[in-house]
Amino acid sequence: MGAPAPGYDINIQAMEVIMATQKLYPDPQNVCQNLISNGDFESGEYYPWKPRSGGSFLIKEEDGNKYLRHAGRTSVYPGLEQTITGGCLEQDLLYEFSMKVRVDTSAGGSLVLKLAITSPSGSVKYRDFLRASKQYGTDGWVTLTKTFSVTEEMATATDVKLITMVGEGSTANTVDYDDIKILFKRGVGQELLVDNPDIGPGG
Ligand SMILES: [Ca+2]
Repeated sequence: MGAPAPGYDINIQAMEVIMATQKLYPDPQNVCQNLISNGDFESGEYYPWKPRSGGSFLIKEEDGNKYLRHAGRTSVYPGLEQTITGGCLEQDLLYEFSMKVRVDTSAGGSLVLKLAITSPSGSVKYRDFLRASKQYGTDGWVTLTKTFSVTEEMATATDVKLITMVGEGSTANTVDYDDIKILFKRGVGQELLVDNPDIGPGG
């Protein structure tokens, strides 16, 4: 473009920079590669996890590995929560959740994970995310996994929180957590699958 003719100015009234959508460049540098922050607790901190419905958090260590202990639980509801929205939840993206858990009672009880999804209107819906039945808790850690695709409700939400509870027959005083992750698996159009069945303990 040459210089404007004498007597004319050029004004740029609006300029918009459009970045490629996040699903196009999942890589280890991408914050959307793992929707969970501080899921292994090796930092020695529990931020940004929050205790929910009572109890308190401790960072414990065994054999050089740190993990989170939720102590002082007195009902089925106390658990942890973390917001996973972060601008990453685009509809139909496929993610894989996994978590190690250890419950202090042989009585068992089911472990329940939910998503608390806040819509733009401000209403909060609690959606079942994963349930694992009574097979855990007798001999140490159990790993739970689930592959899921992002729903429209999640993609348009203003906030999505992952929530845990230990319920239905167990009021375990302490529950330990470690290696909590929600890892990117596939983008839209990359051999999209329906949800896998939940994989519980022993599965
Ligand atoms: Ca750890």
